[in-house]
Amino acid sequence: MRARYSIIAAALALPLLVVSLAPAGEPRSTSDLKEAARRAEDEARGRRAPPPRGNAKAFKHRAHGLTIAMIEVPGGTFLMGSPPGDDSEWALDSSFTVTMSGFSMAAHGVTNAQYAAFLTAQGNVCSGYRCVDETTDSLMLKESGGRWTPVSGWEDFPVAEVSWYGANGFAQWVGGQFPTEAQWEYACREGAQQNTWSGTSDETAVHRFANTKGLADGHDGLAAAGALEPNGWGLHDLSGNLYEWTSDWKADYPKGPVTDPTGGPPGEPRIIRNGSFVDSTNASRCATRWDRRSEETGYFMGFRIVLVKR
Ligand SMILES: [Ca+2]
Ligand SMILES: [Ca+2]
Repeated sequence: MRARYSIIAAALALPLLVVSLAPAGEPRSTSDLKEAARRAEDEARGRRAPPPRGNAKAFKHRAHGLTIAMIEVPGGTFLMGSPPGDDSEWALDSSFTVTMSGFSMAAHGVTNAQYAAFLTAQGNVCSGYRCVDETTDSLMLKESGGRWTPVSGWEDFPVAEVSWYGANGFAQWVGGQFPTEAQWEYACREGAQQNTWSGTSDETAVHRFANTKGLADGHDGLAAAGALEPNGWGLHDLSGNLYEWTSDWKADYPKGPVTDPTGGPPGEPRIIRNGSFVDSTNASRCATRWDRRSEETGYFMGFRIVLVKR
């Protein structure tokens, strides 16, 4: 199993490497940026998220003048991973029963505006590493005299080009933490509902919930945080838009039932979850699993926070 997993991991790494070398395909000119901002505002105005279903509850978490939309999700039991016989491109051919305690997860990824406040407060060094890659055009944040601001029009887009250390720094600053890999997949699947993608198991409906490669979802590049429909628990953008860091070190999946798993023993790399705006719908399934070293960054990688206790 371990040998097979390594082969799969190597196969997964190659397309990501190609992706990381390719141009971002995001709007770059001033007029494109203004158009993107207009679209984001229209989307925000037109958005009427339904209340979360079941026992999920929406609330606001406030810290350092920031307001973070959160969803409290109930505990429960679900099947994690890909069942044997799954012949899709990224299948891991391993699934197991997981029992989860309840937790609260941010409704969408941390935005450029929120992350700029963090960088202004403490600078671009997180645990001795850079929090964000300030050398790339894909970072929609600018620094002047120690003050960080989003590029105009990008305030409400999720922050990308952030390392695990940078994501962890923000999470701790606001009194939160990362999702574990199991929390992430549990939230994506809506627990026992076992959705294949966040919000649906119907491939023809994925474009309503996930910004993946292509225009079927209405977005060519990155979408503003929360621009697409939320899943039934009120969580946006789990499938697609940006990959998301988790707290877990990479390890083979357990063979039997587990409760609140937290990943492997310390050792790089970390697990990141799901597809992005340059990935296929297949790669954006709730089961899809990738990894990156903690200091790495990319224009397709962001994060969201969880709170274990309200
Ligand atoms: Ca798209
Ligand atoms: Ca995502």
